[in-house]
Formats: sequence, C-alpha cells, structure tokens
Amino acid sequence: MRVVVATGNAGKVREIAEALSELGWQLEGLNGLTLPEETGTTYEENAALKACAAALAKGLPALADDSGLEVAALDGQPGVYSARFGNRPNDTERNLYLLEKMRGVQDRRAKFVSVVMLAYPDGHVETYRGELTGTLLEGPRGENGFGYDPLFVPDGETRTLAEMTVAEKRTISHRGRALAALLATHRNGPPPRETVRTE
Ligand code: ITT
Repeated sequence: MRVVVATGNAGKVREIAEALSELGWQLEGLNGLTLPEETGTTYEENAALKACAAALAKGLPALADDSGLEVAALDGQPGVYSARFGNRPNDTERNLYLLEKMRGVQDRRAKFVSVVMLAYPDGHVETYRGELTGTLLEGPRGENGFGYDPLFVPDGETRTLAEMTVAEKRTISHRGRALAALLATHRNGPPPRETVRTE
C-alpha cells in the first residue's frame, strides 16, 4: 500500500519508517504539499487536519502524528503548542526556553503524548494514541532524536531519549506505542471499517 507520511518533521519520518517497516508499505513524502495550519486545540484535531488534508490532496491514505510534551509544573504546557513553545524558532531554542521556565522547579515530571492518525481519501480515519511519562533534566544530554528528547528521561530509565537509538526509543515511546497499535491492527491486512482507538 502507498501511504503518504504527512509530516514536515524529519525525526518523525525516521521513527515512523522504522516502526512500520515490517508492513512493507511504500511510504511517500509530502513532495511540496504544504500542511494546513494547526488550528486545533487537541492532538486529535491537529492530527486529523494534517492526515485528511494530505489524503485528499494526494488521493492516497495518509499518516500524520500530532504530539507534544506536557509538563506537570507548567499545568500541562506546552502540550499541543510544543512545536511553537515561547515562539522559539528551533529545537535548541525551545529546549533553552523550557529549561529557563523550569529553573529551580522541584517537580520535574512530564509526559509525552502522540496521536497517530491514518486517513483515507474517502474520509475514513483510524486513530492511535500513546503516552510516555518521565522527568526533565536541568541540561541536555545526547545527540539522537529530536525536539525535547535531550531533556527527557523516561520513568525506569537512566538515559535521555536522545541517548537512545531509534529502535530503543520506539520500544518505550509515546509514538512507538501508537505505531505499535497501528502495526498490530494492520499486520494481517487492512482492518474492518470502524474507527480504531487504542491507548
Ligand atoms: P508536523 O506537524 O509537520 O508533523 P511538528 O514538529 O510541527 O511536525 P507537532 O505539531 O506535532 O509536529 O509538534 C510536536 C512537537 O512536540 C515537536 O516539534 C517537538 O517539539 C515535540 N515532540 C513531539 N514528539 C517528540 C519526541 O518524540 N521527542 C521530542 N520532542 C517531541
């Protein structure tokens, strides 16, 4: 099956391709298609905006991920606004902004959330969700991954997500869990036509 990966984030592309390799899908990029503005207030809304726009424009099934980091001491911020946190232009600047906000804060609990949506050109969608809890460091560690990975140590681990390989991150991560649910649903061919929701 040809599937458009509806993301402009190269880190997500790597993780999605690695996680779904066994399905043998032919994953295609956006090839110049611009994704709509993310005007939703939930991960599900934004994932649907991206996946449905790409599916309609390309006439192919399209896979999108909307995700974010929810920091307990910041009342769940930045959440769906993680890619625009503090209006900072890149991952490094956003990490510095987060560290600044968290300076001196004792409660460093945080949670990653990923909603993966597979949309078909006829409007049918499948939705998968995954979460990962952990704590934030006071400085970055590791070169792998993307986004807030260098600051985030998952519960039960000593390394940050940026100190793990793509395969290691996949076995525990929010996106890895959402994609594992998609994989399980599609392993034996296309699932029956009903919305699939998985935690
Ligand atoms: P697309 O919308 O094009 O997919 P994006 O980066 O803008 O790319 P989102 O709107 O879903 O994606 O924003 C998610 C942000 O949350 C992302 O830019 C990171 O800052 C952060 N994030 C999500 N998943 C992450 C992960 O696995 N590791 C580190 N940071 C992550």
